[in-house]
Amino acid sequence: MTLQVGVIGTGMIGQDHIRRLTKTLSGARIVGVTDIDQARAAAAAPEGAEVFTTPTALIASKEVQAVVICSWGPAHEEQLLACIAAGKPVFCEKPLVTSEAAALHVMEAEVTHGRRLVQVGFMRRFDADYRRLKAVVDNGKLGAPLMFHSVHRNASVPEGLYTSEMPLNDTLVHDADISRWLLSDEVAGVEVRVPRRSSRGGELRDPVFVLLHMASGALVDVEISVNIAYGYDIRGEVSCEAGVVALPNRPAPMISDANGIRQAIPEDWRERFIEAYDQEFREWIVAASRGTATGPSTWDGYAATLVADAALRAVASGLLEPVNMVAKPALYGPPTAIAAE
Ligand code: NAD
Ligand code: ISE
Repeated sequence: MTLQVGVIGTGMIGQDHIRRLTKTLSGARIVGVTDIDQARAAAAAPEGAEVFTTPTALIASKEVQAVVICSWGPAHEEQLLACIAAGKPVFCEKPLVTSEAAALHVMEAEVTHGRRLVQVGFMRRFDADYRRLKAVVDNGKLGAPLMFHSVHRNASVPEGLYTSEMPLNDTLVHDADISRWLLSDEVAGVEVRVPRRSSRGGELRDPVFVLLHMASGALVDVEISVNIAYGYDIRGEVSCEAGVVALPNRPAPMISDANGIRQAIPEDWRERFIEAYDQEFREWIVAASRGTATGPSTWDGYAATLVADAALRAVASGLLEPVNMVAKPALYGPPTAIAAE
């Protein structure tokens, strides 16, 4: 069976996902696209795909069996609710939504529907290096995880479009999600410290240093730098009771030139996580073809949204801001197992 997919939002990542669904992966076919910029949608539409004037029309179309949402975060809530109302599996790029209330609306709708339909685009969970890291933490031979150091560096961000809130409510969500997943834990509180500002970002609050207090007592420090110039650099190291496990340096070509021998660094997230995005969509196609979803869920999107909210409060207050979650609905599995302190 070939899954007939409609894509909402044909900007940077929308175009990248259209490319992977049409040129790299099997099992899916793009039958429709839409964007508020109709010309952009038309340019991105693969041969034979219809260009819809609105997301509502695309979601309602009988031709569309499953939906990929790549629009801006504030538009996700309405589009997710429409997909759930239509009973269509939906892959939604991060962030799931941009407020706690919106996350709860989506969760209520999916729980009422009674089956998982939503998969959130936390692609790191599909990255082979992160999966190997988690396998070592989970097998317990190094003892309990105590600290996780997460480094998230972007070479640059779009000037004017990327605001001072975004390191905390757009970029941090990846580190929050991977911390919860790697440590099988929940975030209980968030602190933010703002070091000396990088002159490369103008007025942008960059970098930021975030401390996630996990429910088990483990601590996660996150460096977010979004104008680091030299490339897209993602690092992670878990300190356990009896050893340390870290992401490897990404295998990349060795370059020899007049400046010496060096290893290349990915330019951006598209290059660094290309295999992870491919795997994320392979698993999504299988699940969506069965009428459901897999991997990061609405619950995980909700958790990341609460962390972003707490981080924004923390940067204003200078205090440790708590994260208070509702009880986990059974649809999303048992309550998270948290290692004893
Ligand atoms: P973008 O600005 O390049 O593209 C977004 C597109 O969505 C634009 O073409 C815009 O016109 C369209 N759009 C916005 N609101 C719409 C609406 N209501 N209806 C229809 N079209 C709408 O942005 P992008 O970088 O492609 O990011 C899109 C989403 O993907 C964001 O949520 C972003 O956080 C996420 N993202 C995820 C990753 C990742 O690594 N997983 C990487 C980049 C972006
Ligand atoms: C972007 O939206 C992403 O999701 C990337 O993975 C992340 O590294 C970047 O900081 C975000 O702006």
